[in-house]
Amino acid sequence: MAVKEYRPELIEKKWQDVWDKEEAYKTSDDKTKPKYYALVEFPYPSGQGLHVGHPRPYTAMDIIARKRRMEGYNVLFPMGWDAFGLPTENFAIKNKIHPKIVTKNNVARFKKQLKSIGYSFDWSREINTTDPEYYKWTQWIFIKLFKKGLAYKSEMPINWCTQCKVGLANEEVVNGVCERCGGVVERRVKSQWMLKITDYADKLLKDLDKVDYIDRVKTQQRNWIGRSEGAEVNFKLSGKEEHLTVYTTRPDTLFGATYMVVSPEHPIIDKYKAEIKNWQAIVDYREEAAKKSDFERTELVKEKTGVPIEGITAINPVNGKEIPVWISDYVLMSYGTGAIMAVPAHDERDWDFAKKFNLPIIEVVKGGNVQEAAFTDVATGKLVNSGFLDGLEVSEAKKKIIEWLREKGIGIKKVNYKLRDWVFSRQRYWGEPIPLVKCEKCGWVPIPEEELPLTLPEVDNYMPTDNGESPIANMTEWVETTCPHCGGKAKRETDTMPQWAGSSWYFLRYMDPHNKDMFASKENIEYWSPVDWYNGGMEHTTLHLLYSRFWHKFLYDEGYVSTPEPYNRRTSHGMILGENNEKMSKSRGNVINPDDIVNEFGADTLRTYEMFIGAFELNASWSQQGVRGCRRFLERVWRLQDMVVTGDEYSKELESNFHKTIKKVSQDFEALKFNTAIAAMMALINDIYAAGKITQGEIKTFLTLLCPVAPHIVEEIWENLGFKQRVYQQKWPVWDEKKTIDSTVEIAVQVNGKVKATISIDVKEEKDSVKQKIMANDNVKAAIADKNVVKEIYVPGRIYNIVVK
Ligand code: ANZ
Ligand code: ZN
Repeated sequence: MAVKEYRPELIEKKWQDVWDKEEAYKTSDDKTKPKYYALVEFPYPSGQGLHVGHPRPYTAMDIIARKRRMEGYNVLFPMGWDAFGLPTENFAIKNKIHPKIVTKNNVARFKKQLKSIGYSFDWSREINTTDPEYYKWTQWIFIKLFKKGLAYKSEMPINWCTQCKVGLANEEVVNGVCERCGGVVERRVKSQWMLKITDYADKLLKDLDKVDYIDRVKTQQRNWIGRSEGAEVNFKLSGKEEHLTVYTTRPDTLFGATYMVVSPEHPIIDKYKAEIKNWQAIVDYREEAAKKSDFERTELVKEKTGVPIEGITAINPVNGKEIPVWISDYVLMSYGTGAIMAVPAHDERDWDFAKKFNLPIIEVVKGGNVQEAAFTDVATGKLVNSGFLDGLEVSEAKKKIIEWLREKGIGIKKVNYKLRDWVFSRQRYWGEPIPLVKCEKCGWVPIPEEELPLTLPEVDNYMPTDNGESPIANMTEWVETTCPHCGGKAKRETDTMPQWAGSSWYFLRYMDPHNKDMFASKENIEYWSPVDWYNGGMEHTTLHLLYSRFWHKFLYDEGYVSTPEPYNRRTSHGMILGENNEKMSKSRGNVINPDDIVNEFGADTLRTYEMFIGAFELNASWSQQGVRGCRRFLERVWRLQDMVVTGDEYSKELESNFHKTIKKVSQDFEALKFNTAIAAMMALINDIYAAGKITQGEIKTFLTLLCPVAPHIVEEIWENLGFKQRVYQQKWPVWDEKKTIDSTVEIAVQVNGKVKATISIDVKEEKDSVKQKIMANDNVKAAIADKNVVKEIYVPGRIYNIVVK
């Protein structure tokens, strides 16, 4: 019987419907089974639809989810929509369509696309961050944070995008411009809600030791938190009672501090305005600095700028020397104390500055000088020119000077973090309303929990107002309310939450998505926590991953969740680039639409190709040639139907190959080596074709192994062959280790250290028999002819050494 052609368009939809009908991937709440929670980052449903970058991580985790089900786990593999955000709002403004409708349309499109690829998501657990039943709990968590003192309002110099008219988080400013629109970013002062993530800096850092994240994710989190150890030191201002406090990681270099620098925003400047002789120069410099972002001030400019504060000097506390005080924008007000002691011999920035302005340079660590070719930033060497510290190693000198400063009451040991509090409000419409009111008497008061969700009011216009307030600010009826505390007049907060709010806890909602009384029940949280494996993009390492760990840790401290960490394992995938190795974008004309691939080649080909494209963690360029190759592989799988012979056993010829392939595929999937797992299945198919036939038992194993990658084609073949049940209901195949070991091996034969031949022997072959074979080999014979064999060493199964004279 010859099978018909492989026609994915005829079978893929059919199987998707069967799975829906049979609820093949529905997660049960049967808590007696071992659980497995596999998570992918839920998408922002943009107007562009799915990108070929999306199916890469989704297919990878779909493979893991499907394998886990076959291994007997109760699997939670959910999907939802992170749907608040600027692009939707901007689209709504431009086209005068309510963002709710825009979101609905985009979600429908995304869902249809995802369904067409055959993912095994449990769609009954779908969530949407813009659904009031969902954001009720986002608001509820915010109130808990507020009550704990972890949410506060503060006048903040914010990054203001002049084009989007919105405050941006530091992370959203890339190379000094708005990450979204490329617009010019200015600094403006604005009253903003802030979340005190810095209170959790230490826990967020330490607990990285508890989780299984790939190294580059851990490293990025550590760098972002940026813990450093050093000291705060007070420098007295000459002739005043006032001190200027600096933060330094190198208190050992105090004797080399030849001047000080304060940030242009430092309060000391205004305080001594009357005594400053060059006031106009200071004012001019400050104005210039205000135009630059932190990034421009510290990273971009190599050329240092600055102005001395004339009329003010400080005293170096270790040697009583009078030193000048400058202002320069390379010192940021937002880090440490906003003031530094400059040690030009040992700090590159100070060095550049001192050279430019001709300030004194004193070496205090032998061999640790900035000018030396060997200068590496790693502080080692012995102290010189440093009085009582002379001769000490850097680490000893640090201890000694900190002790000395402490005794004199002029300094203390200090730990600092780069991590900043999280700007948690924006003056836009399409976000969760912040559930607080401002009472004239009581100040900020949360609305009662029973009143949640506080839903977004309907407005006619979503444009931010010209003074930068949210469009909701014009809705007098909504804004004016009464204080839940005293009943007096109060106004609602009109800022909304930032994009990152809804995604900071969404993985918890999947555990119990329809719960009306709580964000998830205690039992479900206990059963499903933590997420066993979370895969997502590197671009989310510093923001989403850190924010969601913070919220989870807070909920843990409050007793609402059962584990200190939300995710046990975190991995990350590379990007998919265009055929020309460049990032896919409309303007470059290299965008591949996943729908086109599904329509032309089938979902199974798209899935196989996305996994075969290259090492999962690396970027990979799209290749239409490669897509066709994967399609051909599936066609060869399809034609196996013509080669089936009866028998449940493995055949003699193929038995070892099957065991080896099961082992390789099983292990490679777990190690995210999908490309080599697929290559192993391709190699096995070559062996099957060479054998010319495949037993029923063999094809069952083959289809089961391939099922996580190409789930539609395997079900169709299975059904065609009249096998019982479905492939998705099968147990994951096991291998027999003994049968993965080859029965023959190649060994090298060396004569006086040179390889003369390789011969094939049985693994269990005795030495005598091996020797006979070797001595019969022509090359070996020639190499030892006319010589005396003085020694023979056999390393069984590996090498046979002959020494001749
Ligand atoms: C003297 C010194 C000597 C320094 C030396 C370094 C090397 P991390 O490790 O990033 O914490 N610094 C302190 N506050 C600053 C601010 N607000 N803006 C810019 N720079 C600031 O860096 C701490 C070091 O950065 C501090 O230690 C200080 O320079 C500088 F051989 O003090 B150091
Ligand atoms: Zn009140």
